[in-house]
Amino acid sequence: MKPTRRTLLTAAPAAALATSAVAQGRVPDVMVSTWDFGAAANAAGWAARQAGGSALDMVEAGGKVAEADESNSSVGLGGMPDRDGRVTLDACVMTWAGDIGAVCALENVVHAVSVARAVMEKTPHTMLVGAGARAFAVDQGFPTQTLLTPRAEAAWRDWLKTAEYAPRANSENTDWRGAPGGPANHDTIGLLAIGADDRMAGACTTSGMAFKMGGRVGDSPIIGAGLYVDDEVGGCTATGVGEDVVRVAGSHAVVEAMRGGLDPTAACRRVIERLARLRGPKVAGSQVALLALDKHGRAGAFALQPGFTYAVTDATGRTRIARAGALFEGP
Ligand code: SD4
Repeated sequence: MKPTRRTLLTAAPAAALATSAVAQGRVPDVMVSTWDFGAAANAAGWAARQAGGSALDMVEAGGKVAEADESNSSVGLGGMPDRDGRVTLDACVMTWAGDIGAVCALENVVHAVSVARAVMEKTPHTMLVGAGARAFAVDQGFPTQTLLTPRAEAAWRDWLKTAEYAPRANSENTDWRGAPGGPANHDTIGLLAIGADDRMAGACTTSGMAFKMGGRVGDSPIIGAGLYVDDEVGGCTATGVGEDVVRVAGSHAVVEAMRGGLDPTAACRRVIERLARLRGPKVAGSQVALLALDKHGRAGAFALQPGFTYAVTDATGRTRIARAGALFEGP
C-alpha cells in the first residue's frame, strides 16, 4: 500500500516499538560500539544519556573517548599515519531525522566526530574534506595539535623499511591490547544509540587503514557504507577493510535487510554473505564486520573473519562484550 500522509503520521511511534522489547520481558539494548574498546565509549555514552543527552550526544561522547585514547592505534590521537607520515581522520554522524555530517582526511584535530557533527549542524553541506575540513574546524574553535604520537611515528618508520601494505584482520583488538604483531593497520569505532526518547543516532570515526595512500578515504565517513540510521528500522555501522564495505553499501544494506524483517544478526550475515559471493577469494583473508541495533533494542553482528567483538549496553546501564559469528569460522 502506498503510504499516505495520514498513514505516515499514524505509523507506530518509536516508543511503542522499543517498549515492545520490555513487554517481551527483555531489557532492550540502548548502545552498541565496535570492538572491546567500545566498552569505555559506551560508558561515556551512557553518562550522556543519564545527563539528559540525546542519542546524538551519546554517540558523540562515546566516539570522543576513543579519539582521545592514544593507546588505540587508532581513532583520533595516536592514529597510524598514511604512508607519508600524515595522520588523517574520517568521521560521520547520522540522526533519527536523517541529518548527516561527515569529514574526510581531517588533520590536526582530535575530535573528528565533533567536527562531523558541526558540519551537520552549522553548514548547508553534509561533508567537508581535507584542508576545507580543517579550516572549518579551526573556524569553529576546535583546538589543533599534532596527532602523530612517538609510538605511531616509530611504527611508521618501521613500516617504511618494507613499505608493504597488508591489512591484518582484527588488529583493533590485538593491537589495542598490546599483543605482539606490529602496528595496527585499522581501527574504527562505530557507535549506535537509542536515546531516552527512543530516537536513534549513530557515529563512526577512524584514522583509516594504517599506511594508506595519501588522500585515501574508506567507508567510515560515507553514509550508507560505514554508518546508516533509519529511525523506523534501526541502524548499522561497519569496521574492517573499508574498500569492501563500500562495495556493498554495507550499513545501508543491513538496514534494508532489517526493514525486510530480518533480525540484526541475520541482516548483518546476509550482507557479509553477499560480499563473499561478490568477491570470492579476494576477501578470504580480510576482515569486514557489521554491527546493527534495531528499533526494538536488539543488537547483532556478523563478520567475515572470527574475532570481531562489540560492546553492548542495555537500558539498565549494564555493558557486556559480545563476540560476533563469522563466515570463515574455523572447524
Ligand atoms: C577504513 N573501515 O578506513 C576503516 C578501517 C577500520 O577498523 O574499520 N578499521 O577502511
